[in-house]
Amino acid sequence: MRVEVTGVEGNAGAPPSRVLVADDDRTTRAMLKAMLSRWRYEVHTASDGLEAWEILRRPNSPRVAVLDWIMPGMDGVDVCRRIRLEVPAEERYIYIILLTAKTSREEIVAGLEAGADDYMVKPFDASELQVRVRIGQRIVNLHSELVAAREALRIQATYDGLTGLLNRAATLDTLHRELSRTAREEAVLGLLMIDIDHFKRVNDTYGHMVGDEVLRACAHRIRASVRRYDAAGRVGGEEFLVILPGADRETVQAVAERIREHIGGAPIETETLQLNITASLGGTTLQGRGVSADELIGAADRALYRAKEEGRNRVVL
Ligand code: GH3
Ligand code: MG
Ligand code: MG
Ligand code: MG
Repeated sequence: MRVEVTGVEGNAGAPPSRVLVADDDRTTRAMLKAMLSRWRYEVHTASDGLEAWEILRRPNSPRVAVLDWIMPGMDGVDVCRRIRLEVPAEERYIYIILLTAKTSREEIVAGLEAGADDYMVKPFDASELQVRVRIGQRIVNLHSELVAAREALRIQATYDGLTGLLNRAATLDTLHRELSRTAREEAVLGLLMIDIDHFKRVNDTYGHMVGDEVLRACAHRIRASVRRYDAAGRVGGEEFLVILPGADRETVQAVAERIREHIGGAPIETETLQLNITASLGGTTLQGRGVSADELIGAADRALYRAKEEGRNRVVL
């Protein structure tokens, strides 16, 4: 019999879809493997339930499984239960076809109750198996598209499209979370509000495209000035908020100076221009509980306003 593992039918060039076949009977296993290979699936095999589970638990496992029910040790229905219990469907859906000699209505119900998506009795018809596997493949493809779409939406809802920093809503969410944690742990929290100096002039002189490039460069310099577990977000047009968990007054002062120097220390280079940009920073710190996010932002804002008043390109705490 011919065994091929090349492209999917009508989908030349794409990697072949993978199917796991688990059956303790070697002849049945070989027959299923030959059939599925002929239908251009990449076939993985297991000779008992435990081996099937070991394959299916891996993050890059086949997504369609044809499982025999009666196998020594862990049987096909045990594998179904284990998958539904331990493989989170919101991440990875495994479509399970139980293929078994058990034919009573009670057994069919029990198999599907255990988490199988489909049920076929032996002896089975090859063309029926072919379409049922194809249905499984269709379901897992749809599931993957939904998971990818949801992830894309999550990223869109969390990050600022221009700079890649947290967007305003996600920054405020983070601040609320960090405030609760700071209160719970009776810790300290630092907050910095950053505003680019005379940014309107950049736009007015060089246009919005250059303005956007400057914003991206500033965001990059801010991100590069803080630790991994600090949060940086774009909360307004050219205003950024940095949340510094565990930072006391001296730390906030030091981080602020570092950011100020990073932004103003070297010109920002666009394709055609070298621009000297500076920023003003207002900072505040919180110890323990009793201060709201609004109050904290208000304090950073007032400090920022003073930094502007006192001549810009400076830090006020
Ligand atoms: P100051 O030193 O007092 O902060 O002066 P400024 O000009 O930076 O302050 P102002 O708030 O008057 O101007 C902010 C400007 O930022 C106005 C707006 O045109 C610009 N801006 C806001 N969002 C964006 C954006 O997404 N892209 C670009 N290119 N410009 C933006
Ligand atoms: Mg068996
Ligand atoms: Mg502003
Ligand atoms: Mg500004």
